[in-house]
Amino acid sequence: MDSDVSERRFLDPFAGKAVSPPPVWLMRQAGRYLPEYRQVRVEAGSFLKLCYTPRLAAEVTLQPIRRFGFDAAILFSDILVVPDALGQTVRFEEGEGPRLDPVQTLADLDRLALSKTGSKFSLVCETVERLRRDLPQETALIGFCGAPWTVATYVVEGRGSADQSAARHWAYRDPDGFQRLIALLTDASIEYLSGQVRAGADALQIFDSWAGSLADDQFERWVIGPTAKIVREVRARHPGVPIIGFPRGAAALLEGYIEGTSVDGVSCDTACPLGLMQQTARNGQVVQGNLDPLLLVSGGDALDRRVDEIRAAMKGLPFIFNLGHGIVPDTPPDNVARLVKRLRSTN
Ligand code: 1CP
Repeated sequence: MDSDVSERRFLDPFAGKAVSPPPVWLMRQAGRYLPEYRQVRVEAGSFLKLCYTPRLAAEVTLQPIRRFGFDAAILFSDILVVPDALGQTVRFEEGEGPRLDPVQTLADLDRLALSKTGSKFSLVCETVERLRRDLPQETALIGFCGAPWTVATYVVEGRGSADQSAARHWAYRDPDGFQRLIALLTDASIEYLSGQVRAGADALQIFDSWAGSLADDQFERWVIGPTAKIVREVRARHPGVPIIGFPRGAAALLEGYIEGTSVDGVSCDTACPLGLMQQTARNGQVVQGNLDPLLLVSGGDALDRRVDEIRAAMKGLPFIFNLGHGIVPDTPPDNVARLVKRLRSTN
């Protein structure tokens, strides 16, 4: 592994350095809004094939870096690689999102095993190794996984859902059984993230996209507990690697999340008030976020104004510019270029 990490300004906020302009990357910065991504996606055949082909996965990770020069690249993969590697059947239907054979009983759960994950996790780690070699020296590489709660919502429901009801019902009906699923996903995530760091990831993000659907006692048990364990174990193996949590939709529970998980940074969704982001960053926490992905579709002066507003609010604080959620497919790439230029236009 190479390593003049001091050149990677993305890492500065984690070292307590305020950086102006703030480092920038965007969730889902690789993907369908880029024509060059669509081309590689067709070449790969299926979405999972793309995730498990290091040459192609590395290529689509690099595409947005070449175009926009973000301060960090995020490994191209998906949160559902973990259940797939554990032995669940996972498919991505074109234009329809993920489909999984649902795991809803302990017998279903017994068919999944940590011992099966080796070969698929190694392919992802091979992508990370390639990336650390091929990325510009100054670009940080972010590895990631889904948080156990969010991954469980797909594992149990078998697809994306509006209210995550299948997982929430299981958690109420049979908390001990559901805990077994969460424990398995937690252990797999620890192995997966540790492998990514060994392969060269500079920082990690834990995506908890459905953290906002839980009552506070359930949030404590299914979001904070497992995330805290991942942070503790990964940090014990790899001290110093920053870990960012993204508890989407849970701004009201943010303080407890930060204290309970001891993440190094939090990614804030679009509905999180700027005032709360400021307050959190003033307490020494690295904050990331939170431009509305739909404003990036609209573009124009309104985009410039909001970029300026977020930047001004977070000036002098440990802050990383990002969206409040992933880029949507109908985003014009020119608007992304406009955003980066605007952000970097002045100190
Ligand atoms: O056909 C395609 O190209 C599929 C579109 C796509 C892409 C580009 C999917 C299917 N996943 C990805 C890549 C991906 N997913 C990345 C790559 C790196 C990047 O550029 O950021 C990451 C970090 C993810 C994470 C992910 N996958 C999350 C967490 C973040 C979020 O957006 O909330 C979730 C919930 C998923 C599941 C998933 N994968 C794909 C889709 C369409 C979905 C959402 C399904 C749903 O709930 O309806």
